[in-house]
Amino acid sequence: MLLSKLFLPVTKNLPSDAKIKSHQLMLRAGMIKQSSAGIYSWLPLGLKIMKKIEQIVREEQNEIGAQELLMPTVQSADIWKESGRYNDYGEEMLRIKDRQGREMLYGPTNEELITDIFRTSIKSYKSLPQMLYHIQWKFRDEIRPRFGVMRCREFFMKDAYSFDIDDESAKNSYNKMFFSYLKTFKRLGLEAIPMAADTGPIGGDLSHEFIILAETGESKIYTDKKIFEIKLKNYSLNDTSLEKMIKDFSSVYAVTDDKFKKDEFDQKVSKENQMVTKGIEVGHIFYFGDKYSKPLNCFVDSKGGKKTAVKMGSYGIGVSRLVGAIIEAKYNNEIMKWPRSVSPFDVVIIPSFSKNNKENLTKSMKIYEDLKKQNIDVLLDDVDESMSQKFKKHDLIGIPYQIIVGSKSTSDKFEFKEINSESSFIDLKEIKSKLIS
Ligand code: 5CA
Repeated sequence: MLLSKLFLPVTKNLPSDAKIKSHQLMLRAGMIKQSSAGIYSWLPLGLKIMKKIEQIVREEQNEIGAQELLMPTVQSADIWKESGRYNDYGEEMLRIKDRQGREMLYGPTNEELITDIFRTSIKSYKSLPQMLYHIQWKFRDEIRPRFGVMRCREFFMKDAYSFDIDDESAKNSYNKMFFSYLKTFKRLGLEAIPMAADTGPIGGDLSHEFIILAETGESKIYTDKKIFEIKLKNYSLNDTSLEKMIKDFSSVYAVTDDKFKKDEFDQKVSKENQMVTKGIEVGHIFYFGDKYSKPLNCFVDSKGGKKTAVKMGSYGIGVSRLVGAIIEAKYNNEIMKWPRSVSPFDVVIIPSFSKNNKENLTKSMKIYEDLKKQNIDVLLDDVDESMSQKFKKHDLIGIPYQIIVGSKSTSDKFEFKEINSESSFIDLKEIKSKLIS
């Protein structure tokens, strides 16, 4: 892609409510545009990054056997009345009437809808376990939408739902999802800490939030530093290993605000190991047994023929929130660097040229074509600006690798730089191997 053709409305004008880095940066880099409070349009650069995150989330869900479907954003109020949550959900739910006067709503989450799909299709324990997920827009009429994409009213979420015949099998589904979340966040270049959490309006008695440490986070967390010693690589996707993983995590004190008790913290964690800090909740998983299946009449025949309420869990990842969370975790000294897995482009070529001397631009065009042939997603900065302006812009956009074609490059060696570190002069073959590795 040529930078001159990219719709990238970079701006210096920031609204006064853009208080945290990710919000400021996403507006400055032309990734999003606010359309009303807590509702954003995703512009090409922002959308490209979010789509990459979405794809990683999808691949990791598929990896544990979850199947993708797509449910609508607008739901009928009827099933919410059946589950008893229609009144309980309160003002966060956006309620709408259609032209026939029927009560509808914009889905804040999908436990009811998925249970309805399930109860009409699955009748026997033989079809269990099942895991279904979708990646869809949600709407919650948050009282105070803020921090850009972090706390929006409309946001993009992956929500998965598991269906099992008994508690034991359901816990296994929960454990698989737990493992999958750690893997997903790792691929996104993040270290997420699982924390025992409150279940809020979703309900149930077992729940974990996955938190990225960040000063600007809204969640207060209390943990034993030992949690950082538990490494994902020591576990695998088999039942015994997953049980051990949950046991290891559960044996270390790590809770969010709602679960915090000072006496317990002091008793279980030595003073030097106590860590009290803030974080961003990027995922949240729940096990709630038959909380929805019972009122919604979602029963299957068990082995002995007895009708049994299906045991369910639900599992969310804030896909749009993750774009902001990655920025909060990676932004450093006015420079952004996207993890390679979600970067909007693999590399940017930055030639130094002027109206009268376009030699470096021509050279860059050749490199550009060559890299494209190798399926490397490359951006060429063909805009006639000073090099310092260009560098500022690319520090903002955060593509992790730069090829700088300027006075220091020779006919076959170019300046290659990983953003935020020293550059080296190497030939195209070596550049390609670094980008493909
Ligand atoms: N049904 C369950 C799990 S599927 C559920 O809705 N869980 S949740 O309420 O915790 O939301 C899941 C994830 O969505 C959160 O961990 C968070 O990352 C993201 N999220 C929740 N509310 C917002 C919001 N207002 N703005 C942006 N992301 C949000």
